[in-house]
Amino acid sequence: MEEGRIIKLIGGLYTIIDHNHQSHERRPLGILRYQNERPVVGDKVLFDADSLISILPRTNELVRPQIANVDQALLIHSAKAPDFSFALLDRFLILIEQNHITPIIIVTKIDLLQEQELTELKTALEYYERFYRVIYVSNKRRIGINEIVRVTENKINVLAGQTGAGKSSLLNAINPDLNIKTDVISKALGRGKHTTRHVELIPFESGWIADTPGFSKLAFPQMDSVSLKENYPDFIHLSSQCRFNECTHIHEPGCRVIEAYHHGEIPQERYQNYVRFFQEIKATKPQY
Ligand SMILES: Nc1nc2c(ncn2[C@@H]2O[C@H](COP(=O)(O)OP(=O)(O)O)[C@@H](O)[C@H]2O)c(=O)[nH]1
Ligand SMILES: [Mg+2]
Ligand SMILES: [Zn+2]
Repeated sequence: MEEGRIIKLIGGLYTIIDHNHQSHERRPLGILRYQNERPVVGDKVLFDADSLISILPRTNELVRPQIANVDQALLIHSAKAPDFSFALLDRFLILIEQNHITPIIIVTKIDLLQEQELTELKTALEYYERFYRVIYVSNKRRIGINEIVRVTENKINVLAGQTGAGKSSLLNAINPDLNIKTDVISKALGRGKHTTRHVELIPFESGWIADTPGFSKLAFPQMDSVSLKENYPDFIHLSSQCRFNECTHIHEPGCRVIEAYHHGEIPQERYQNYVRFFQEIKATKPQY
C-alpha cells in the first residue's frame, strides 16, 4: 500500500500523485461508498495496485469548490478593471476565515493605476496588512510574481476572486507552460467549448494551486449573525474590552469595536460592511 495525494477527479476516476511525482488512476473501494466517505481533490489517501483504499484525516474541507486540506487562499482582487472593492474583499476574507484557511490578499493589475492612485490604494490597505499578508502584482509586467511563488511553496493553495480579476493570468505568469485560457480568449472561442469545471490541483515549483471556478457563491450559508464577528481578527483583538461578553458590536453600550470605528481606528467602510453583512445574514436566517 502507498500514500499519495488526489489531484484530480473526473467521472469517478481519481488521479493520485505519489511521493515520486508518479501519477496513478484509481477508483475507490466500494466499502468507502457504504461508509459514506467520498474522497475529494486534496485528500491524502492510501492506495494499492487496484484501488483507492482509504482517506487520511483532513485538516479542513471546502464545499464549493470541493477540495480538502487547503492551507491557503489567494484572494485575487484587481486594482482596476474591475475596480478594487473593499466590500468584496471583506466578503472573501470572512468566507476564508470561517473555513480556518489562511488568506493572502493579492492585488493584481497595478500597472493600470497612476502612481498616485496606487499610493492611495496601498495606504487604504495598510490596515489589512496588520492582519494579513498583502502582495501587489502585475501579471503583465511580472511584478510580484516571485513573491507569490515563495508564499505558495509547499502548500495547497486555492484561488478566489471575481471573474476578470486576473486569476488565470496569474497562474500563467507563475508557470507559462500552463497556458491557461484568460478571459478574452475563452470568450473568443465561444461559450461551452472549454468549460469543463472540474477541480484540479496544478503542481508548480514545490506547491499546488487549485484551478477552480473559484468561490462562485458569495453568500454566507453556514454562518449565523452571532458567529460572523469571529471571522474578524481585528474585532476579536478589541472585543475583550467590550463591556458585554456576548457583544455583537452592533448596538451595545460600552462596545470597544464601535468606539474604534468612531475614532477611525477601524476603516469606516470595513465596519459599515460588517453591519451590512450582519443584517444580510439576519434577514436570510430564521431567528431562534
Ligand atoms: N493590464 C493588466 N491586465 C491584466 C493583468 N492580469 C490580467 N489582465 C487582463 O485581465 C483580463 C482578465 O484576466 P483573467 O486572467 O482571464 O481573469 P480571471 O477571470 O480572474 O481568470 C484579461 O484580459 C487579462 O489579460 C495585469 O496584471 N495587468
Ligand atoms: Mg480565469
Ligand atoms: Zn463590542
